[in-house]
Amino acid sequence: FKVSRVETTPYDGQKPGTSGLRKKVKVFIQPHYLQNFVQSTFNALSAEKVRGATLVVSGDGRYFSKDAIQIITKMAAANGVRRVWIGQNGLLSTPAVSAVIRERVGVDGSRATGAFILTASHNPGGPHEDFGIKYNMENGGPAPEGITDKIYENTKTIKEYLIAEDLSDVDISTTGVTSFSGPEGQFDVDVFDSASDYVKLMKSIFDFESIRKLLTSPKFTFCYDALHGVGGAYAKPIFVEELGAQERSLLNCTPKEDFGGGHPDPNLTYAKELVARMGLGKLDSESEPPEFGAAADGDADRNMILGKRFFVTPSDSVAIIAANAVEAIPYFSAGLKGVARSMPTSAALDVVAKHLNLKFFEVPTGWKFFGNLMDAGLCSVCGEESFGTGSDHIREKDGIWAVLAWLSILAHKNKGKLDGDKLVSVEDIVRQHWATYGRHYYTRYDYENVDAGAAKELMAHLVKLQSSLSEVNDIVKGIRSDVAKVVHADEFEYKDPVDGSISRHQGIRYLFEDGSRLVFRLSGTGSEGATIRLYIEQYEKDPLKTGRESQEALAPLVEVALKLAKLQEFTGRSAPTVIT
Ligand code: VG1
Ligand code: CO
Repeated sequence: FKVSRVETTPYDGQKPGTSGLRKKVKVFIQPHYLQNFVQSTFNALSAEKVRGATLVVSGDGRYFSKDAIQIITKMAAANGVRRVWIGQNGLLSTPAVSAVIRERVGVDGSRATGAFILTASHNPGGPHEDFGIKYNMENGGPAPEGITDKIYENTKTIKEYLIAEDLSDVDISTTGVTSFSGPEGQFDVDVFDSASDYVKLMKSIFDFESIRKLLTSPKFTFCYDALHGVGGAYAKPIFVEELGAQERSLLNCTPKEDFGGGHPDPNLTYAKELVARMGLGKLDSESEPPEFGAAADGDADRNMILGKRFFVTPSDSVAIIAANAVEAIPYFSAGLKGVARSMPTSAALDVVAKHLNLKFFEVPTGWKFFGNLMDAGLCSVCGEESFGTGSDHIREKDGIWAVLAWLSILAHKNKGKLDGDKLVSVEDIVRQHWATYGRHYYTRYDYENVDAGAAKELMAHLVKLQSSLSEVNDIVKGIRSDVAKVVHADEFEYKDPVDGSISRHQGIRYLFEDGSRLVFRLSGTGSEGATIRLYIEQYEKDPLKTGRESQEALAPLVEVALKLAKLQEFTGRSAPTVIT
């Protein structure tokens, strides 16, 4: 093949957000749009990460992925990359990409140093919906801010990109290596099985035999909903073939370019079918719900965990996994190095860390902040309130890992009881946890696609209020006399304990005397307008009071939050788009 230099001009707004660049497909398919971003990424990397390097290119299979893979492959060849690795049909979940970077060895002994992941995660897909791209580093984790800032700077000045226009399209539906010869020598495209490296890693972490006993027990029933995302490519090999679950326990496990027209976000609003099956919906099915249910997002890094007629909040989920990991999961049998959560995630994990005397870290939203801690051996288990849970086995959150962690805990708690009358249920485990550690009532209100200017004004108003706590407390008392006093208010700022880098403006916090918190953030993953996220949390230690309905328990704080922020005044919205 030959190398062509193509002239181009910058596009505005190619700034990577919380997790890469996400835009409508119609934006991505503009001439040179994707190419500008990819070349800007190559130019932001050090030379040895490009020339002669091995790169993974794959994603959640959403609309435009197949075209994007061919374009990126041709650009990689022209930029002197030695090998491109592609999951069969272009499919690799985000956690599988991370595993492939860290674990896979090519037929010629090669190892990957980075990846382009093609996904907009939980955002809908299809010609009128979202596409996305992000770059991951040699540790398997998302590029840190130092790199994403550089990529963005490059997109503002780009003048040309390199591409091997005459390189023939590679058939990504069949596994195998195709070799090409270019001006600098050989270039290989290696199409490989999407699941095998990941399955192997999962088998090295969990006790598959004990999970198999649980899943094949006539007492236990199971359901997994991939919402037509890439999780489906892993669900069958793991849950059915390895662990003996019945095939009919898999819902929506065929990956689709448009996720079947749905919103591939595993929460109580969007995972409607699963929610109904689990007995938590408005239109519940007549049959007895399964004991355990879970869902994933488009790129399968998120998870929602459900018991029979029972929802586990993600903040509780990570705390419960941390509390039980050493006994229930072989990978952690030597103990946890530490635990971490994102700032808006509830403090349930903090309480576990204190009880178990574990190192604890609070980082800004987004998985990239956990990576440094893990690389430095400071953190084993971490999680976010946004249905993200994971560990240092890779450098991304991992939806299927979280399901396997829960199944391991269930298998452990039910050891010797699988023939008894009653299994220890998901709900039993959560209620027992609350009895031991107290309960963090928690909810998140999302206001999606609000006017960007109005959202900014609202945030500015909240920051301004923070300059006088006594004024804040006067306002709060005027709204509800039954909530505690605000004792601290700030914008969250994080200093990375490993590299000393500082991230500012990571969310507006109001902290109350009784441990309650209100947090306000603007989303960094949307593709249109602004999304305001409001996180509300209240701690209850009294075991007699941990059984309340959470929206009812949190009602006073919610009222304070909405009025303090003048939410309706600024946005015109009287209700959130999604409550989780
Ligand atoms: C959201 C979540 C955040 C998560 C991010 C990426 O970001 O709040 O916790 O890490 O999505 O998840 P934001 O900026 O919109 O709040 V995923 O599954 O979209 O890669
Ligand atoms: Co995701």
